[in-house]
Amino acid sequence: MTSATAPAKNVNKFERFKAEKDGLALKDELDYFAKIGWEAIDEIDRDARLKWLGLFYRTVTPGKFMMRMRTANGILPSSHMRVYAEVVQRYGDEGNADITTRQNMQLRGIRIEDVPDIFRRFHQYGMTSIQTGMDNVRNVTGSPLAGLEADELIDTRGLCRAVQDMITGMGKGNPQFTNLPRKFNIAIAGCRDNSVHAETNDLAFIPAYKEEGEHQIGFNIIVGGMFSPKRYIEAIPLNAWVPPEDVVDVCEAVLLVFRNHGLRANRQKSRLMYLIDEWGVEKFREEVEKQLGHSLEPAAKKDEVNWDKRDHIGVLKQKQPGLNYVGLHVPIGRLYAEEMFEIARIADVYGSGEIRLTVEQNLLIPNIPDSRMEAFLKEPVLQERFTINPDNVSRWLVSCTGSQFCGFALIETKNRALAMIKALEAELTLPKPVRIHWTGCPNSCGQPQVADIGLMGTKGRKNGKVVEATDIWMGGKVGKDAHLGERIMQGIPCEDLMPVLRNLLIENFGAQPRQSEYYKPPIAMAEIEGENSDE
Ligand code: SRM
Ligand code: SF4
Repeated sequence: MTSATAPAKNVNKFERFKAEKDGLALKDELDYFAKIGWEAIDEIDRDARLKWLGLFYRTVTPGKFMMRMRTANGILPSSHMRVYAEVVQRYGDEGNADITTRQNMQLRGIRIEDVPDIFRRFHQYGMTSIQTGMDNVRNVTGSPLAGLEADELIDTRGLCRAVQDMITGMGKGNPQFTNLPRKFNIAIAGCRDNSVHAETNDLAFIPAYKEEGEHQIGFNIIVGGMFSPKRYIEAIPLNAWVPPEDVVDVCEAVLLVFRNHGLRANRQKSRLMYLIDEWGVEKFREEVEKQLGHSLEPAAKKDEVNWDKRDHIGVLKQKQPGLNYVGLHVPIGRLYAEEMFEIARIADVYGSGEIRLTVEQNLLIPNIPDSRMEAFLKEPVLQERFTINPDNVSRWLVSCTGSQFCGFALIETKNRALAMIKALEAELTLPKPVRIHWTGCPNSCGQPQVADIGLMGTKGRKNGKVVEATDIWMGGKVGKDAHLGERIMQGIPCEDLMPVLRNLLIENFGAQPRQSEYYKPPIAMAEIEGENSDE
């Protein structure tokens, strides 16, 4: 089955509209849409099918779209960052960009009238936003230090790019993979610290030697990881080992099995893990082998993920003598045009023009020679916005989009997360960083289940009124022996959250009140709410 074919019986409305018209068909209608304007576009085309081209209509900001790009392995040249900056700049205060939890970029404020022009520009630069939403494969994540670190096991750059090219038909769009039963996440880890959260992906590759004694490096495969409002589950072993050169074929085979056999009746039960539940992992493996046309080798007994996860912030040596990469902390992943131009500029002036993104929504600039480091570290954008030495309280802060732009959100996240972290930072010191993740609803785009402290948006009640609230998750472990956390509290009104977070940090993570000369009184919640409503 390829896209736009007759839907099977008992399918949901998404299956019906996919069968009526493939989202990729809208490529030919963009000029027309630009002419008629957003209000005249057929609703299913506007709200759903345009996501096949990476255009997400935002009901929260009528008339404006979000554009989700593809950034294989999270790597982009400065020229792409400059194009993104030019795109969001034209929308003034309404335009900005975010680094996402899949090592990727999203642009905001886009008007449909400008899309044909923006796409022509993307085409000139070899950039693409194709197949990034709805029932497509998301950005392919890889180790952010690929090719830079001496302890690397496999350089994932080429693999992530080759998988992306296969899925998207070299960025032009590939109808083979535009009618999956549901979204699909792929991650390829070549490092020792599982920098991609492999366990949360539908399909992930983890470095492993084929035999004891370090004979041949390749990957163990895990499958079926997912977060959804109904279920949060880690990927399970497929009991398969592959050499790097087989990764693209395995991705293709797994996707074809999912496409052809995945469950399509209930959209809440369509992710890959539900097919594995139904078949059992043995049968799933056999079907993948049939699709591949050969058998898979059994998994290596142990994998090579044996380090704690690193945050990649600060100045660190590369394997190339005399070169360094510098990790910049980007609070809640938010970027504005001027800063994006600055990042592109400093990547060109001091590095090789390359920029890398992390799943923690931060960025790295690699290839900076020792001799240029002093001048680099004095750059105003590092002093004023993107520090290389963030406080332990805010260092690992991650947040999803939230109600500022996302129609699913039950609460405001990014701005609130930032205001609260500043208030906590003013009050407390931490002996080591604590990973705090915010997500605006149970879809879990901000991955609260992997965090030390995860905050998930919900609705609660206070004084008889419905208020914005969060459930609290704790105990997520990343890096070696990664596992998901658990929900420990429910429905805490956001306005009562500060003392709860303060106590959790003191009781569980050794936080101490700041010395009196540094002590700043906590920001009153009323003030925080006020800040949010201005945004
Ligand atoms: Fe997500 C839907 C944002 C990573 C699980 N996600 C959405 C939408 C598209 C909903 C919408 O149309 O408004 C959000 C767009 C809001 C906006 O304007 O930005 C959205 N998801 C995001 C991002 C931007 C969060 C962020 O701030 O970084 C991440 C974009 C990644 C990318 O570059 O492609 C993002 N989403 C995730 C992750 C994390 C991950 O991949 O590691 C998850 C959980 C993992 C997973 O998918 O299993 C995730 N997003 C969802 C779900 C729940 C899926 C499910 O099976 O139920 C939805 C809703 C859906 O698909 O029905 C969703
Ligand atoms: Fe939107 Fe919910 Fe995802 Fe946050 S978790 S971006 S609120 S869908």
